[in-house]
Amino acid sequence: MSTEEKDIKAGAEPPVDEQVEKVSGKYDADQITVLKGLEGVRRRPSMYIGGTGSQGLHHLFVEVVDNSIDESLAGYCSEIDVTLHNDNSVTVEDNGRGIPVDINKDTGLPGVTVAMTMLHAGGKFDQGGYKFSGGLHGIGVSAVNALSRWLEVEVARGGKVYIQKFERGEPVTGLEVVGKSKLTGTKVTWLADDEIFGSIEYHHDVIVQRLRDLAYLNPRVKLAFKDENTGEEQVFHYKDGLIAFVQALNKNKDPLHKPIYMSRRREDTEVEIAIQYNNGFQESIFSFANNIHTTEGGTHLSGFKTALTRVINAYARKTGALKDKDPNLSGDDVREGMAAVIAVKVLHPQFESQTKIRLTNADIEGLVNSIVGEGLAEFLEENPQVGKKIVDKALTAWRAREAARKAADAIKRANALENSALPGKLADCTERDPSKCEIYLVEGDSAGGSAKQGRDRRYQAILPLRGKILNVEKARMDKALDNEEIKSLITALGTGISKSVVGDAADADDEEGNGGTSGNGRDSKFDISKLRYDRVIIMTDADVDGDHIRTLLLTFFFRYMTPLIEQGHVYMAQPPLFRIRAGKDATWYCRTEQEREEIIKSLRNKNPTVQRFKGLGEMNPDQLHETTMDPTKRVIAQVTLEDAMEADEIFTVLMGDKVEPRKAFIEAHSVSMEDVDWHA
Ligand code: 0RA
Repeated sequence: MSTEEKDIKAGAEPPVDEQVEKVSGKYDADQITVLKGLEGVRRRPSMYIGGTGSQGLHHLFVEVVDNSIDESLAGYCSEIDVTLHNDNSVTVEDNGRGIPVDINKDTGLPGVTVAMTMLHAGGKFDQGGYKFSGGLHGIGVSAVNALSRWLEVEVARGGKVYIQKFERGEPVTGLEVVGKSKLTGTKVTWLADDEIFGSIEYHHDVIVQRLRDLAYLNPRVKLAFKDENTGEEQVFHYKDGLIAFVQALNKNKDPLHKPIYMSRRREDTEVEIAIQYNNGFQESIFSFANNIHTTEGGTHLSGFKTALTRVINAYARKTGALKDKDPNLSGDDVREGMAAVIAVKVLHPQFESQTKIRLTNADIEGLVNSIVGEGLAEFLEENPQVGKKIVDKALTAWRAREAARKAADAIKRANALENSALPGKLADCTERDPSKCEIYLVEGDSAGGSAKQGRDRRYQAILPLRGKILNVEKARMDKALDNEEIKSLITALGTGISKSVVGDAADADDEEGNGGTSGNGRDSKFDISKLRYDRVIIMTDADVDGDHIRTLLLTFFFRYMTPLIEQGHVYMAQPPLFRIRAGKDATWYCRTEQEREEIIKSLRNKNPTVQRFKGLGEMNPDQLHETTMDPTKRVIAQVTLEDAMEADEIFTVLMGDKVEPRKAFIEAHSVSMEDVDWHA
């Protein structure tokens, strides 16, 4: 076949009979017919690799690595090395058995040649191989060959080293013996064809992510990555597999127990699961099917979730944590603070969509549900301490959601009854255009009084929050939602609340099976368009109590009004710590000790007097106005999502029952916050 005929630009795929033709090569093959499917691959690459963009390019890499992974699944390969070369070619080398080199009966060609030139040739040999093989499309390495400007395969097997070279899928040499080796393995190097892909640009992250996933999923294999462009080298090898995976997911969290692990197989389906709860609130589940990251979940994930909800409810009832009259825990409740990885191997996986991958095999849902159900129930029976922790965690989540729902409903009801059921303590502003308004959340009634007098009532509203109440409770968030102060706050802002849930594999299926929305807070909704003030300014004392309240408020905003922070509506006032006076009319306010020292130094002969404000309440209304509330003079700090996330993290420590971590936190924190004098 001439080069011209190979340069396919467009057009329909030739009919099947045309795809069969004689191959006459340099290598004794006159009598051989070979399916010329590779032409079809070049004509319609998208049918085989999903597209000719970046994703398709990376798919070639995935396909080749998956072949080596299959060899390791069969039990013969422990190491896979990937190298990205300067010329944009890629090498994948493994220490498996090596692709067979003996002559294949049907074709009269060496196994390697067949594997590289015939579509779906892999299956012809792999009786001894692994039955769950095949990547997302199962296209085989021949498709990679077809879409490569050149490809070189090297096999070490039976004491010899063989090489064969190809260009755009066509052999340009026979399979040649080039040396000897006691080792075995396969090494494939290819340069993707720029006629197909336009530009050849690999993304480090995509490659590394894939190798890392494969390393977690295949604990026996060590995967190494080398980028010759940057000199970077990384090795991925996780002997603990999925257990290491969930531990990594919980890396910056406080786990509640050792990871739960189970691996079971039934009817040609394998299910492997690791679960570890942490004391946080996010749900983070990664699901895989035949080593493919199913970013959109699917039947395996649904089966898992249904089983989890059912088993934890059954266990909670059996142990008396849930009484007969209590409603079931919802899926959201039992997954709060859960990190989990579920990996299934199924015989004939069906996937939906190229980019957002979802497993669709219908029978897998019930199978996983049943397998996980049994395994998890057994585990809880045998590990009651872990069982109790999980149930307690879910009950806390349930209470929080219940409280959120009640609070939101109460507010909705109040609003419905009386259009402006604003809290009595709120000193509202007169302006009605929210974009011009701001609200100060002020710690304490006395500071609240000063703020009311010191404000510009046209556009500044004041809501005093009694710090003691919030603080003494060492409140959990669900308690805080029950708190009158927080209810006032929600009403004053006007937005309502909703619980934010962050998860990886969001699965839209209703997997609960309990029908109701009871207790999941879904019926309440945060609505930013109802926000009554453009700026929400937290004004607390610069002491430990003030910090508690600020942490609680930020945590509350983070969890129940996330967009308020995301969209930059939340600020922190920066009241001064010192007032310096020299003579009658000369006054300075400063926020740090350093500032104070500098001013005093400059006033050496003027006998300055220094006043330290122990709290906002010590400032008179004029001072408060001038230093902290007057938009032309004040300093306010916009709260970022990171600030709020940090508050959320320390909330548990700060408000929790344990004294030691709280102390440690406050001490550690006092150093980093130079604005605040904690030792006052
Ligand atoms: C077919 C049969 C055998 C191994 C392989 C294919 C094989 C393919 C690839 C692709 C990349 N690395 C690979 N390693 C092995 C087993 C033949 C035997 O029985 O020894």
